[in-house]
Order: sequence, then C-alpha cells, then structure tokens
Amino acid sequence: MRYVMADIHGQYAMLETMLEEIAFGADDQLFVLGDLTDRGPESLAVIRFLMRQNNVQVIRGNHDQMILDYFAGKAGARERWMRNGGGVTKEALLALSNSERLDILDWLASLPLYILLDEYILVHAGLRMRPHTSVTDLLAQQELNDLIWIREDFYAHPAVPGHKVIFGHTRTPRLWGSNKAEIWYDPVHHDKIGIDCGAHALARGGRLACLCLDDNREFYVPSLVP
Ligand SMILES: [Mn+2]
Repeated sequence: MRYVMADIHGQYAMLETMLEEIAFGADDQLFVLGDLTDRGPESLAVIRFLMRQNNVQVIRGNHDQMILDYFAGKAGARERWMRNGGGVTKEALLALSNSERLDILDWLASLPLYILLDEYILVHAGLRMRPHTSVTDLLAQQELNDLIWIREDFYAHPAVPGHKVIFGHTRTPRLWGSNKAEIWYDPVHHDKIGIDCGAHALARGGRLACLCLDDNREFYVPSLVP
C-alpha cells in the first residue's frame, strides 16, 4: 500500500505510533510531504529514522529548507528559522559531529520538491497555477518558494484538471475554517487534499494524519503530549 503523511515536526513518538497503526511493512511505501523538524521534541530522531528507510520518500518542506538556508549562511535565514521554532533543531544539529551533520544536510538537499504519482501531485505547500501545456510543464515552471510556502494563492483556487494535489503546510483546521483536525478534501474544486492536521498544534487538538492512496483510508494519531 502507498501512504502519505506530512508535517511531523519532531513528533517522533507519534510517527512510530502511526507506522504501527498502518502496519507499515517492507512492501509498503510512504511519502512524507516535508517539515520533519521544529516545534516538536525529537526532530533529529525523525530525520535519522526517515533517512535510512528505503521505502520512504520525503519531499522537501519549508522547515527542511530553512535548515539548509541556515547552514548555507543565507541572509536572514537564522532569524526566519528561529521565528519558526527552529531553536532546538539548530542546537541539536550543531551538537553533531561534522560528518553526521553533513550527511543530514546532503540528504535534505537531495529531497525532491514534488512528485507526480499517477493522478496525484505530492508537494509540501502547493503549486502556483500558470499557463501550461502539460502537468510536467506546469511543474517545471514552479518556483522553490511557492512549492514550500504558498497558501491561499494555491488552496483557494482551482488546481490541475484531472489531478489531485496532496499537500501539507497549511493545517487543515484553517482549510476547513473550523477546528476540524481532519484530512481536507477541497469541497469546491475537488482537486486538492490537505493532510497537515497539526501534529504539533497541541492546544488546538492537533493530530498526525496518514492517508492510504490505494484504498483512501484515513488514519489519525492524537497528540501524545498533554
Ligand atoms: Mn509545517
């Protein structure tokens, strides 16, 4: 079976529980739509676990990119990352040996920004619609910042005819316009599925969600942190 989840944000124990819940095995495949770290307690454990699975494919999110930008010394990168809850992750990465840190940075830099999978387009934040001749053409025109940061410009508008875009980044209570931490199926355009149910948004009853692409079953792990 093929599964997708997103925005684990350092909640390693919730990830473990979810993999048990779906009975994730060697014949299954998992796609994680970015944002492995920050805010939750065990960011490095999430990275270390996912990077050694050969049936897991991670797509890069804005938090993963913020790590790369910080260690590349980009202007403003430190402030932006700290503002977005990166403090603990930064300290943990700085405490590693240079070689382990470089392995992690190389791995993060190698992650794709989107994956086209049958009728699905898997991406962290979304797509910016532009005139295009094919889906591949549209994907090739995307800019990094849109793929990892876009919000309303994507989710409030029609996306790609004949395809469904599965994304994280924007928590589903915001998409539902209520406090519903459930997978969001675009009720207007029917072409998007939001799966970030806020694993780290504890005060708002956040959950880690997982969607099976082969039978559409939904799985949820409630926050383990009081
Ligand atoms: Mn996120």
